[in-house]
Amino acid sequence: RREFARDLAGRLPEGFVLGTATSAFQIEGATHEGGRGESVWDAFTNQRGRILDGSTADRAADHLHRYTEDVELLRDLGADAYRFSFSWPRLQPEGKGALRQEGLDVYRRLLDALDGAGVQSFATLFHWDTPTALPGGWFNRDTALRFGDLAFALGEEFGDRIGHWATVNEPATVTLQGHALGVHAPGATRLFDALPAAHHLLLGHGVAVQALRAADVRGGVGIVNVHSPVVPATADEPDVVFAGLFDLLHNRIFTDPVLLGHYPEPPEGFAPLFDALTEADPADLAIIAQPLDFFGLNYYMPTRIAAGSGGSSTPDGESPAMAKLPFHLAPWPEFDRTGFGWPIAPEFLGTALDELAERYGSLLPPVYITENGASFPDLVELAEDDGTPFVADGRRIDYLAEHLDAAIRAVTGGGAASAIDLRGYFAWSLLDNFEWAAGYTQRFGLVHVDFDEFTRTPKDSYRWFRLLAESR
Ligand code: GBH
Repeated sequence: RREFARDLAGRLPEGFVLGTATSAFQIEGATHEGGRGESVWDAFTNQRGRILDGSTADRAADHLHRYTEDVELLRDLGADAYRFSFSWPRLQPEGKGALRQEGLDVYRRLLDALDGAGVQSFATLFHWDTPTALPGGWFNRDTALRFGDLAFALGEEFGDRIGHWATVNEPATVTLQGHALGVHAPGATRLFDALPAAHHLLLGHGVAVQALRAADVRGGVGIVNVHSPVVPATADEPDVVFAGLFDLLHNRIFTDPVLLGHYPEPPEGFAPLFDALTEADPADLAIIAQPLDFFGLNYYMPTRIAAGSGGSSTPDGESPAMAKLPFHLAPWPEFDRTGFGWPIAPEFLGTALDELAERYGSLLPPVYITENGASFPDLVELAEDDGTPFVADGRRIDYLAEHLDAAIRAVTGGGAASAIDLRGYFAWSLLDNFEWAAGYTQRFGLVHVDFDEFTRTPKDSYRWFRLLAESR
């Protein structure tokens, strides 16, 4: 593994950014401090039966009180960059109006600490914590406009000191898990009737890009989309048709409008389901398609789709609504799996890059892999000789190494992805954290967090990542 880190480091493009990513709701805690308002995720975690272990994110990783320690961990890691998100309800408890000073101070202090540690900032404006004060949330078009106001105010405040700005994190997951399947907040199960939320999230992205440009921010501006290559379970026509439909739903309806300026053509026979998108105002599409400085790609796994309803499981949790769909997510027995049960398929990160290059060609801006990582049931052990705590997460090292390797091979290997200007890679995540519907049952961190004492223990993967960074 050490040798592989050195070899991989030697193959990274000049100036390639290595970093880690987190999000506000998943790590901050302190949900009742500083006048913070309520987000849809606070409300959701307070409902019985929504979160696997019955937990909330009230303390999460207690990052708000321990950010100096966490930035020290980034410094010692040798990370070039840190991707974090702003908590919207901490800045605007009512989802509108002037930004609260106590909220701004949280991020000013974080940025000061990052500057002091020589770590570049990649800020995400929205990583799922919509204020509940906004009526209708993302079903309401007005939320997109309110989000634009937030973006402008943050652009004015921090425009001279943030390296890269991402608008929305994974509009696909918010739409599908949050509004169609009910696995994530706000817990709506509208299936195809969730698509207006997709349009409003994308409009919010576009309005936010315009706002950041109007605020004249110095840093680059982009979006973060999750992309999962979709494979039919068999070559039979129904499986192929539904795989195409799922590729549209999960990938293309979120990236086509941003980079091509129009929604994709629905597959034959499914057109009415997509009316909310295909009949959208062309003026909205012009806003959604603002030119970007970068495209953030989150990659975790491919998706295998089979025709026919097939139970209620989704990768992120159980959904009774899922069972109502005429297709299902098929198991993939030939791959090893993470602690979450997700298939480990690094070659499909290469496929994701190829698909982006093929579909968007020269319209694809420089790409950062803004998230990639795996959960395993990591345990802290004590060294026999001196009792030093350690976490032997060799499987995470292999996951990260094989995925970064697959990405580098894809962009240097002469295939479609060779046209991509790949600028960096962020491991998800710096810390073990609140993993949405799975609560604290899935650990993605390079650093172990004890959720009673909040002690941080760097895992073996942290040391491996440091070796990678310093071997360049
Ligand atoms: C990311 O979500 C998040 O950005 C991050 O906050 C999170 O902690 C991390 O990954 C780990 O989960 O096939 O329709 O059922 C990406 C995780 C998992 C999102 C699979 C889409 C499948 C949707 N993805 N999920 S579906």
